[in-house]
Amino acid sequence: MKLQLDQIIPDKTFLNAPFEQDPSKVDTPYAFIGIPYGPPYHFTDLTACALGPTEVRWESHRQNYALNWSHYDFDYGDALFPDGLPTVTDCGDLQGDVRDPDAIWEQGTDHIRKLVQKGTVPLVVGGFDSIPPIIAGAFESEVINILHVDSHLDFRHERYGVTRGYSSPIRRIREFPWVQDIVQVGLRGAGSARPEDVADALESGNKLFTAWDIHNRGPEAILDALSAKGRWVITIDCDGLDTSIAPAIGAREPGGLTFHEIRTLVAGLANQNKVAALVFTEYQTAKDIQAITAHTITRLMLNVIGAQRSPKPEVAFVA
Ligand SMILES: [Mn+2]
Repeated sequence: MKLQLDQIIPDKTFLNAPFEQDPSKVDTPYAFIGIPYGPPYHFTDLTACALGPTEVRWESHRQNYALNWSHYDFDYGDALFPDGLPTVTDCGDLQGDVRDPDAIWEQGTDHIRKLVQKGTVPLVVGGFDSIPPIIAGAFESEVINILHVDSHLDFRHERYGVTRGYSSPIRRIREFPWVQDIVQVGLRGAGSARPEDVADALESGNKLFTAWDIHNRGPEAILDALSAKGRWVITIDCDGLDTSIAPAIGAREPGGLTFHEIRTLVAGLANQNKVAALVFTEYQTAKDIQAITAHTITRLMLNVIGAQRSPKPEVAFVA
């Protein structure tokens, strides 16, 4: 028997935006959506990040962004919603079936595809880092590029016999023929990658920048490397960021991207109307400190919404 879940309406929506669970009815340029888990290795993978979207919604209220739609924001030099009309819809959280957790892959892609087909830019909060292919998989009709921010490579073919787990998302994305450039930023320390995985990533054309590259060369130099035609799916594993702005993670490594560095990359693409989706993964709410991680996620989403008023012009269609 298929599990039937009632629609769960968030008690507070992101930025106090209107709620619409059916993605085919969304008519705003942006949609906030929670994907609470991806294909798991272990049952706790279903729950560790599940409250992330809720916490980001709450942070948008605690910081009064949800109230002050008309206040000037110095990050993008304008009000969030200058004419008083929200450009974001809150689509709630995807209701997966915990008795069939791998099914969230197809369910999630179907859901995101409906937003993409309407020209809406998904703003996603995960979920462990197995969710990025769920979003990238919804762009079949468009040439897209991937900016992956992470301390880890995530390019293993499989782990524990699972090929769609959180050590493999960039490998799975590389298999999508509509994906062009993949730029991986923030790499440092040691994770699940072996030397042959790094060789495979480079051979497949991925451009790799360590965290030390970005600290030494500056974020503008990395932004210059994001010059490919077409839009970008930006997917940020919170452990790619510095612990001072994203403490709520499982695999901590010193030396991640500062807020200035990540904002330069995200706002830089948004200013060119080149953000196709913005995705955050690995935000484990129980490990947050005074909602610092939720605040970082909220601010980066605001930097896209505020800078990128009209997301459609830069779309490059698959020939
Ligand atoms: Mn990671």
